[in-house]
Amino acid sequence: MLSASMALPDLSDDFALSPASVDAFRERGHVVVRGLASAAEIAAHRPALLEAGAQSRYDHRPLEERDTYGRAFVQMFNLWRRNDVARAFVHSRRFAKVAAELLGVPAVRLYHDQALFKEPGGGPTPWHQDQFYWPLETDQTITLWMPLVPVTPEMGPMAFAAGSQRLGHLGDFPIGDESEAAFERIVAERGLRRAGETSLAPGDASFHSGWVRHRAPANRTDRLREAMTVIYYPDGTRVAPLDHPNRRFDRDAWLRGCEPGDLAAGPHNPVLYDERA
Ligand SMILES: O=C(O)CCC(=O)C(=O)O
Repeated sequence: MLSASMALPDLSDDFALSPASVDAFRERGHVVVRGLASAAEIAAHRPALLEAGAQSRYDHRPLEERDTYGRAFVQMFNLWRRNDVARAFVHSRRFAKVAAELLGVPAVRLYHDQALFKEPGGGPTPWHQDQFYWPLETDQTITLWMPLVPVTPEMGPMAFAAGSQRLGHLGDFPIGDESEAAFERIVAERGLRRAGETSLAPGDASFHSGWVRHRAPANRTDRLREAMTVIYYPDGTRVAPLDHPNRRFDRDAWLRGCEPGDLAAGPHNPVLYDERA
C-alpha cells in the first residue's frame, strides 16, 4: 500500500477561482478551470491512482464484447478507499473548495469518485444527464473531471449542450444508444449550443452540473484517455425518493445506510470543504 507520508504534494490550499469562471459555470453548466493541479502534483498522485484503478476494475471483457456504454470507458469507482494517495487526491480541499464556490454553497460532501479511462479505439460516451441516476434532493450537484495525461480533441474530451442544465430533467434515459438518440434530437430541436471538446493538460479541471447534458466523442488515438472524476453535493442535502432501479443502485452503492428523507451523510460521504469550519 502506498502511503501519504511519501512527501506527497499538498492539495489543501486555496485556489484563486476567477469570478468569470463562476459566471460561466452558472450560465452554461460547465467550465474549464486551467491548472487546478500542477503537472508535478498530477505526476505525484498518478501512480497510486492507476494502482487503485486497476484494483477497482470490475469489467475485464475486451472492448469488442462490450455494449455502447461499456465501450465508452473503463469505469472504476471509489478509488479513495484503496490507498492513502488516492484518498488525498479525491479528498483535496482545494478541489472541493472550487466545487463549493462554483455551486455557491458553504460546504460540500463527496458523493463518489470515478476513474474513467477511454481506451484507444474506445467509443463515444453517449449523451446523458448524471442526475437522472442520483437520489439527491438538490439541483446543486457538480462533477470535477480532471485528466491525468494530456487530452486532445481526438482522445474524447468532454462535450456539453451549454445551458441545458436549466431545462432540468427531460426524460428517464440511462446512458446508452437511447439517451444518445433522444438527447441528440433535443439538442438539435432546441438549437442548444454545443461546447467543450477542448484540449486539456494534466491537472486542468472541467466542472459540470449534474443536469447539463453531456457526452464525449470516441478516442481516435492509440493513447489511453485517463481521467479522474470527483462528484460533490452541498452538505445538508437529503436523500430523494428511490423512484427507479438506477437510483436504488446508487443509494446502495454511494449512500449506504441512508433512507429517502435522511440527510445524505453516510460513512462514505465526508465533508470535503466547509467554509464555516
Ligand atoms: O469521461 C467521459 O467520457 C464521460 C464522463 C461523464 O459523463 C461524467 O463524468 O459525468
